[in-house]
Amino acid sequence: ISIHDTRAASVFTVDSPNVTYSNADITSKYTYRTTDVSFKDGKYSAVPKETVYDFKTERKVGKVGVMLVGWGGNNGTTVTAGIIGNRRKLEWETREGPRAANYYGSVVMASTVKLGVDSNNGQDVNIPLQSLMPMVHPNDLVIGGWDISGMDLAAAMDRAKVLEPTLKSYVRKEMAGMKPLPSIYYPDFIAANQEDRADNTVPGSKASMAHVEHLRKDIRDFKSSNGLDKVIVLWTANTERYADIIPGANDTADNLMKAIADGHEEVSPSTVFAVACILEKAPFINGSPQNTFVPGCVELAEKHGSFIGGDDFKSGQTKMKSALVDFMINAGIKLTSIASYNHLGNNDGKNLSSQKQFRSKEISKSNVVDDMVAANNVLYKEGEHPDHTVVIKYMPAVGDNKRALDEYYAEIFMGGHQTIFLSNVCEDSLLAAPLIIDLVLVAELFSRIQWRPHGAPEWKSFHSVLSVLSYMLKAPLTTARIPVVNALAKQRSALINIMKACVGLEPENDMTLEHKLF
Ligand code: NAI
Ligand code: DG6
Repeated sequence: ISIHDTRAASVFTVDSPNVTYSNADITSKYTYRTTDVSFKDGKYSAVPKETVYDFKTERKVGKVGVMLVGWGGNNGTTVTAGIIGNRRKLEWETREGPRAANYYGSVVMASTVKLGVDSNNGQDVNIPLQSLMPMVHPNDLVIGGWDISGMDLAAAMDRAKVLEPTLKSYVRKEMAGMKPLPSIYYPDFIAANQEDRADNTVPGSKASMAHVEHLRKDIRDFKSSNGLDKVIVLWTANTERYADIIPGANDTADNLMKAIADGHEEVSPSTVFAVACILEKAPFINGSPQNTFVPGCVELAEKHGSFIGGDDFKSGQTKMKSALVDFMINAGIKLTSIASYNHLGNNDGKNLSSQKQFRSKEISKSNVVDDMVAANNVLYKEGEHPDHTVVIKYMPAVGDNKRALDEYYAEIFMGGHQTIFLSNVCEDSLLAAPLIIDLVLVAELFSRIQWRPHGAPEWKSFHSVLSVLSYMLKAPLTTARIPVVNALAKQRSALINIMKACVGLEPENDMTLEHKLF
């Protein structure tokens, strides 16, 4: 099966009494096996537990739109040009020879998953992840969005300095016809050095219900003018400073709505976008690190049963970190410090050269090893943690080609040390664009899945906080009932195994007993 041929195609069926296919849905009965642990008489007691669920996935994907907040930025223009390039199967010349459009870097579009073992030869059968469940193909997405900079997407693509000139010449005409909608701009939330971009703004410099209604209307208009079944909104605009959590202002859903109506200065543009999307039932994903999802915003999403996900795309340096640290700690190597330095020269770097915006990024980049450390009580005492420093510097000359340098320092056998140096050129927007696609595809899929305890009368949706998006995000949004998982391999397993459960397949357990017991 070629990855380029599969367009939401069904390349397999599951032949099992636990799975039924109708024209409308795929329904599975799935036994979830876990272990209940309690502590008594000085030791643990572990009891295997089975919970039976039904999953129902709507097969019709429909026409899907994506609205990007910050559409005219580096990520926004790169993902748009990338989708146009793929849609038109473009090929272009570079100094290294011809290149063709692809979706490399997208876990959905460019990775495979083991379906099972070939009954004839015992070999693994792998299929594109994209064909595991009915999913929208990125080529079919209708793209739009907002930006405080009114530049058309062709000019904005030039400003970004990411793509090759020949490729840009092929998509220029189509992108010149794309113009971001005016957006809301509260100058205090992003760096002062961004002010000269802000020539495309909705009147008003603090939160208001008029802004919420304005954005809701934009979403409705985009939906109706393009004949869409659903719209997903994704924040890829500048990193904002953190909003202070103020009792009475943003701590509950009601207080947040009142704070917006009163024009409270601590309500950020990204929270206003989130509120508009929640009320409009459009899934909203935050690709930046700030605390858009203040407690009142999460409560509002839960109240309305709307989907939210975040925070901060996990593209280069942090993705390496969440894989490498997982390996080290699970190998029994005691990581004692991480020094993470990077410099970059794009507009994101310029915005992050301001202390308050840097602080948002520092927080999201720093917490990514906590769960792995906490899980290993052999290496780390309670409360013990490796030192972790994050530095970001703005260096205009390197543009979007961010340089990331990391030192991992660890204690090994009998007081020895292992030091790993990592030098990583993270072509920022080219790594982030496929993550935007994955976030949209997975969020859209999960908006079509329902579940219930086996045989119960009522079907429910997944919880409003879509933690299944964590693989693509640096600081997965959670609630009190959702533990944070940062380890990359676990995040991928969760996503794939839940998808497998929805079509009645067992999780991949890697035991391969068929190759060991004969
Ligand atoms: P960028 O600075 O090129 O683009 C951001 C765009 O947002 C700009 O065009 C700006 O005019 C616009 N904008 C600012 N405030 C806005 C508002 N209130 N409404 C609408 N538009 C607004 O930045 P880039 O490189 O595209 O990154 C976007 C975000 O994604 C940043 O927060 C960055 O930290 C985050 N991110 C980027 C990653 C990457 O690898 N490129 C990875 C992780 C996160
Ligand atoms: C410098 O760290 C700028 C940031 O916006 C990053 O480029 C972005 O967050 C990606 O970070 P990472 O750690 O996933 O490479």
